[in-house]
Amino acid sequence: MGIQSTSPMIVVANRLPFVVAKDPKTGNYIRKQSAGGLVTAVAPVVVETEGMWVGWSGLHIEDDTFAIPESSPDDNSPTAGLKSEQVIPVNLPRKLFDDYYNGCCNACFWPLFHSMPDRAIFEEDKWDAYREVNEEFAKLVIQAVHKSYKKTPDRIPLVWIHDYHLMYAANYIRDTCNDEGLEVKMAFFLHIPFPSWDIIRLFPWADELLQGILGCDSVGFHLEDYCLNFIDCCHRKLGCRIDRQRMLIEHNKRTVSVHTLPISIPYERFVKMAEEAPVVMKASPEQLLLAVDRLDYTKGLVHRFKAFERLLEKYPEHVEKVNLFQVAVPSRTDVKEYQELKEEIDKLIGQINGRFSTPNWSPIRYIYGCITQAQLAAFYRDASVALVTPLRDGMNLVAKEFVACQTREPGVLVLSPFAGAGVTMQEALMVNPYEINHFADVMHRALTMPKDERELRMKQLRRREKERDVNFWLRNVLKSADCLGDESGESKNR
Ligand code: GDG
Repeated sequence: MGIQSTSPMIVVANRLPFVVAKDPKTGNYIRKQSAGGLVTAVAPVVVETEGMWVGWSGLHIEDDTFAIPESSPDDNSPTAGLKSEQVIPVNLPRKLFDDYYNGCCNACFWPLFHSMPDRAIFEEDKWDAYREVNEEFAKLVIQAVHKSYKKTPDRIPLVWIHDYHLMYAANYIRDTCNDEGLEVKMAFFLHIPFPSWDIIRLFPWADELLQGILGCDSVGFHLEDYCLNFIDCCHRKLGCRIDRQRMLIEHNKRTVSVHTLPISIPYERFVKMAEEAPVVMKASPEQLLLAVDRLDYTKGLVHRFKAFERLLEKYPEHVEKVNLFQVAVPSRTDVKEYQELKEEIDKLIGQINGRFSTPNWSPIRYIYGCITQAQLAAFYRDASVALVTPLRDGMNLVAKEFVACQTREPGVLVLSPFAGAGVTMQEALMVNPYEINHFADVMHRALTMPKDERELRMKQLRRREKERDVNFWLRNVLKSADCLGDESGESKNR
């Protein structure tokens, strides 16, 4: 029995759960799967509740006209059960989308919410585009709500809005539904940190932003700290009455509840992948330090490489014995800052490899690109140490995937306290990535940790992630939105 929701679930996210692309052979549009944990967990609930998914398809109005293709007969992905009528694509003009996505989401909200305000660009026309696009999403959500009532008239739909791309959409949805006499439940979940009032107040249109989120009935964040920051902002910026203890906010005569909902991974799926994956590392005496990130300045790659260089200087016994293997997935490649970061990293790796390489060995192995999930699972399984050391990160799923895949010789997780994961995964070796010298010491400690200590730490880390997997998260999300069904199979509404 899967997770039961009493409400048809209408997911609203920047992206659809798959990309629509042209098959180069046939010229027909096909679905290209995305293997993320969120899609794996959420798509089955959308299928089961006959819900819908509203999001961007990957194409623009100028590209072509297309209809969402049905899944192919051999599709066994979690989205295979989603019929085309359940997928609602948002198609926008290229320029408008670019101003919203690159101009506002990536150039302003991303750095700001990661407490890096110096990198944030505040431009009114980008904020205008953001609001316009959020309203376009909202209009399609209203259509989805109508459709949902047509199909199941006795069930109140749950509109579940995701992430910093869509913080402004809720009020428009709420007002229109009120005008049209449609009852809906509305929830919002933020995947990145919610910063303190001191940071949020830098955004010139912060009031409207907070009011946007408050259009929902329940609001979720990964950590209690993020919840408290949000509550504090609503109090100080908007003058809302708040109850910190019960995490409630009063706004426009409504009460909005705020919830700590730390996201997780499909644990058992990663265990299975690790058990089945062939060995990808050649047998050698080398120990592997593994790092896997999108190439993003929040992930702390530069600090990590500098600390690794310090390790080789300070502890020369690791020369020819260890490898740092970095997988950096290209991200936001059309943004200048990301191009510059890539250049900086290329240069730094070149310097370190040039300085320490010997005829038979290079210290850093680096892939700028993606590897398959099976390869990833094998690296997670066989690495001695995983370095998850972002400067700031909402949660970080790599830390969780690594421990799930540790099915053989136990390795060591080195974790930054500035990742959301650092709050619960306390058996990791914690390191402040800004403190380069100490970071090198922690790497050394991880590489030389006795087996019984590694075993003990990893056992506890694995036990926790197994218990609190992505389904645990999803149940809590539904509970917080007052939509969790009876898991014996009954589902009631109204
Ligand atoms: C945002 C928040 C929050 C990476 N390389 C490859 C690959 N990956 C997959 C990993 C993991 C995912 O990408 C990255 O997830 P993270 O959580 O680490 O980071 P963000 O992308 O920044 O996600 C974050 C998350 O939302 C969820 O709420 O935890 O804090 O920033 O799943 O496995 N997958 C494959 N090949 C790769 O090379 N197949």
